[in-house]
Amino acid sequence: MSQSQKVLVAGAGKSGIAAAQLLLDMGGEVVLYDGNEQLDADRLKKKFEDADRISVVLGELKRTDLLGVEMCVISPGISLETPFVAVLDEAGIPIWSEIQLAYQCAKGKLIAITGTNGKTTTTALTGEIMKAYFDDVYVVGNIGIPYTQVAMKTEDDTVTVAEVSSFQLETIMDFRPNVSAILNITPDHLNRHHTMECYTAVKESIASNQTEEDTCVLNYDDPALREFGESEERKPKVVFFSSRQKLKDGYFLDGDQICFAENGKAEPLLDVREMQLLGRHNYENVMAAIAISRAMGVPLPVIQKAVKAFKAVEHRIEFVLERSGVKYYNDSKGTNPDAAIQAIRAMPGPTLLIAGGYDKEASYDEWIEAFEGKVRYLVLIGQTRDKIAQCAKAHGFYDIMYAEDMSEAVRVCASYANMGDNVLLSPACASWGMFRDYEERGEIFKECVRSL
Ligand code: UMA
Repeated sequence: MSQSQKVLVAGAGKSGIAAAQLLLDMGGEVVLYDGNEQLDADRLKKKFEDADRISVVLGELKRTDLLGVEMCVISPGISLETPFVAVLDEAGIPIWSEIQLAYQCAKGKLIAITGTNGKTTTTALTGEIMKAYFDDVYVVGNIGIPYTQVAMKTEDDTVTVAEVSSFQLETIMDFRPNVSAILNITPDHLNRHHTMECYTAVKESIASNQTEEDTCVLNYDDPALREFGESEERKPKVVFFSSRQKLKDGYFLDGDQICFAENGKAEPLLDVREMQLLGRHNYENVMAAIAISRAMGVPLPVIQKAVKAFKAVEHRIEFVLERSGVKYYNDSKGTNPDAAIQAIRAMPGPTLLIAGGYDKEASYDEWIEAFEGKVRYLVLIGQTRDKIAQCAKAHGFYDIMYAEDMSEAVRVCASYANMGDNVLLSPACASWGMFRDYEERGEIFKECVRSL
């Protein structure tokens, strides 16, 4: 892209603001567009020093707003089915994802991690390992810091670790990580991607521009990913990990040991009892992080030390406090049924579960089956309350209560919990509609718990 282009930046959230700033820093002109007409255009403009090269459009985008616009950088939260996208397509204006723009401007090595679940933990852990070995490391992407925010600060010796969502991958062009990882693919975001085939294809596109010089780390236990890795057309070097079977080549779990095998010769690398992360899903995240780090040339002792020191990330089965013999856990990051199943499995005993939220058209059957007598009460909030309640009853689970907001949900749990019980917020749904994002939902839950 040229330095002086006029670019439409769609979405004025974290990604849009960072992308617009990057474009201005490059000498470009920006039309910042957001569908929410309630936003304050003047306040948005004040976020930028070069306000004379930025105009703000809120609400409906008209053809006249596109005069002179040569490309569009789109925020991940905006679906390609949003009406204004058709206008861009008609006008032949190319659409780039925010991470694609960052990639074009960034230097150094790039690690990109995707998957339905575990990507935040794996990204944070990989970031810690990289920081222990390399001098200049950034951890960006879906984890919370837009890649465009740091792209211009990167140098040739920088290592950038990016958590990448399916939304961010939809409009990449030549985005090419040196090391990529796909941790797992289970149903999520089907309201946006519609079918599992489309969702899987978007996730797999993380490796689409990789060459023989690059590495792609894949979960052997996921049939779609195994097939993807074994396909003849796959260009990057593939490294598999498995928590279910011993591999001839790759990383696997053998009892309590994480092992690495080459041509059938296996050696133990790490005892999971020495780690602070719990549960099989976390052992998978650790194996992926080890595979990525070794592909980046980090020596084993550095990796082992960083893994042992690493604690669970915030909002992911995070212990909050114990009150009157009841333990409270925040798993606000459990935004889909599969992630929420992992949280229930990790609970040490009887649990009062707070769930519900924005409807991503997920199926809740497997999640409710995973209650397996462990969930004493299900306290439901948000748009999906009725859908979840119906599904629970169909599976013979009737101990359901409704709450209007988080504060009521926490109070209900506190009054029904017995000593030794756990209260878990693990919604199996996105936060949108009631909260800004899962982080705000988790923070509010923790505040409500602390003020009990
Ligand atoms: N907007 C429109 N039209 C629409 C939809 C949204 O104009 O049709 C506007 C909204 O009015 C709002 C702005 O777009 O002003 C928000 O943009 P965004 O939703 O892309 O959010 P950002 O603040 O830019 O945050 C995004 C990611 N959000 C989403 O993908 C929904 C953040 O991931 C990410 O941390 C951040 O970029 C930095 O890279 C959050 C997330 O929920 C954590 N991710 C999903 C998940 O993990 O399941 C994918």
